[in-house]
Amino acid sequence: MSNRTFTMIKPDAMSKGHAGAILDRIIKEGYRIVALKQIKLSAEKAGEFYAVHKERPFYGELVEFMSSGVIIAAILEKENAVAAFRELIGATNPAQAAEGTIRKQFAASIGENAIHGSDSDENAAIEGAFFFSGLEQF
Ligand code: 3AN
Repeated sequence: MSNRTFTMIKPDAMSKGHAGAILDRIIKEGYRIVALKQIKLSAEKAGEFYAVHKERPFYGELVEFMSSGVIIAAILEKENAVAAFRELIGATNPAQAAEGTIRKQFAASIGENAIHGSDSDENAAIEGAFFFSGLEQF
């Protein structure tokens, strides 16, 4: 079990002005910010990040959406971070997300679902390293 996870506040939540509220919630839930940046992914970079979903029918739509606007990427630290953060953000489909989760509050649809959270310790490390060098992690 690792104490770090990786997150992105996605273009839908950014353009609706939810970034501040989402970061506030994350901090209030006890996560320490290890690294954080605002960035816009190219379609190529978004495709690389989501390469595991390449064969899924929604891949093209996902890449287009994730490169459509600015995002915030961050590495977060808390005990049992990956599982705890998945619980905080809620189900992929906001219609199925539990009350009190970030996706229930801020996500519009399964495609535009406000926030990403790593699904394993291994992926958290890979995804964090995709966005941040060692010098950017504190
Ligand atoms: P999660 O983000 O909850 O780990 P994944 O890994 O299954 O969910 O999917 C990655 C991303 O792909 C989701 N966050 C969502 O933006 C998009 N996605 C997943 N399923 C669908 C779908 N059926 N239609 C459109 N986009 C989807």
